Amino acid sequence: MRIEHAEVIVCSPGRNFVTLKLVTSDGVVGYGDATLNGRELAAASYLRDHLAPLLIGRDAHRIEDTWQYLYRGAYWRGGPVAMTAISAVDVALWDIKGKACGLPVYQLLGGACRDGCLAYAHASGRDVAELLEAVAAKLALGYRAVRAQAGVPELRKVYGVATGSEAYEPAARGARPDEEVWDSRAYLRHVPGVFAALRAQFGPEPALLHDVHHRLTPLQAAQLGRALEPHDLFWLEDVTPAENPDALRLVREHTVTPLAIGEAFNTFWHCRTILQDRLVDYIRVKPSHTGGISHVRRILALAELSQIRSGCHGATDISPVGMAAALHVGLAIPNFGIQEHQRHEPLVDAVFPHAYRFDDGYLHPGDEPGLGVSLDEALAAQHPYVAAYLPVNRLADGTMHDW
Ligand code: KDG
Ligand code: MG
Repeated sequence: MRIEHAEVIVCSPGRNFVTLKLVTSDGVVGYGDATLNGRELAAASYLRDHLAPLLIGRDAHRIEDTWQYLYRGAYWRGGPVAMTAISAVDVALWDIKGKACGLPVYQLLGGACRDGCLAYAHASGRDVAELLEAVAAKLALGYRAVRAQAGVPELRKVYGVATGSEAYEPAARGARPDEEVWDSRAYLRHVPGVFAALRAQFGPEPALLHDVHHRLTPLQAAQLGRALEPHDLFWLEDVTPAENPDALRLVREHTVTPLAIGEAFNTFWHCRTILQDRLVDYIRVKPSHTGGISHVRRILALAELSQIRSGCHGATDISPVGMAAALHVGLAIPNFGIQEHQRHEPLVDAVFPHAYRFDDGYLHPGDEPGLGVSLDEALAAQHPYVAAYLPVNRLADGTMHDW
């Protein structure tokens, strides 16, 4: 079964997605997600101009060899653009293998280790009252775990907090990134009270998560982790800049609040120190940016040795193809932790009809052969690419600040 056709489809049904479509000599179609938020066209070009021509004529069943060829065979390794593109190839090949075998991908990965994947929803509010309402709404939908983000009184806008009735979307459409003003001290003063209010309202049972978006120094992160201990967080995410695992060491020494990191990682090499030294409790690598199903499952197998569990990134910039891939992995690994589920808008679900489903707090990838996701190309074509960027942060004096 040879790969005969490789095509990159860029569409924007409300937000941008890059999808790789592979077609084999037997007519089997496989999809991979190559969406790199705010850098979509770079990943599309890497795929279209550099990887797609290498795929034509290759045996579609040789997933591992293709991965090795594209990663180990390349002089320029790693980085988000290349790894997003390789991820899409790998995921599309697993989709093809599943369809060729008549089995859902999770069966090829060893079969289900659980009945469903615990999911967490997003809730945000410009103030505590609005956040309490948003969390209540997510619990009413059946979620047992909710990520809670709140506005900070001294700050005009806070990333991750919806600004009105519209759901929060990580990237805003426009030719340049929005600029936001950040103040870590104001944020640190406010957050513990927010979680005290959440626990007072909802009691001890719901799992509560919080995302810091890489903005604190190690000492500030340690202070926040300690201040949140009485409120029993499921995890505190991305407390310090992602590229320096050593920063987490100091945080770890001072707090027992569970930590998560990894949504911006793209290879095992970003994870090595963290896994070896057990610097977090949850690792957020996912098939879409971290080398596909093949590479992510290796990272998660190593994580298991350190009692670290998975917490795959699942914001809206992970397309339904990427979400399905994460769910097949999540269902099949022993050390699954939780799956992020920032729901897509109905138009996105219409462009990518899918078999995965949410029920009573859990996601299940479904039992269709392959990933169980397709692409309505005619509908996708009605929604062409629109430039969009994640925002940047500056301090009040204009200094650029970390993500
Ligand atoms: O593209 C980046 C977003 O997906 C990210 O900023 C959202 O932090 C995020 C999360 O945890 O979902
Ligand atoms: Mg995050």
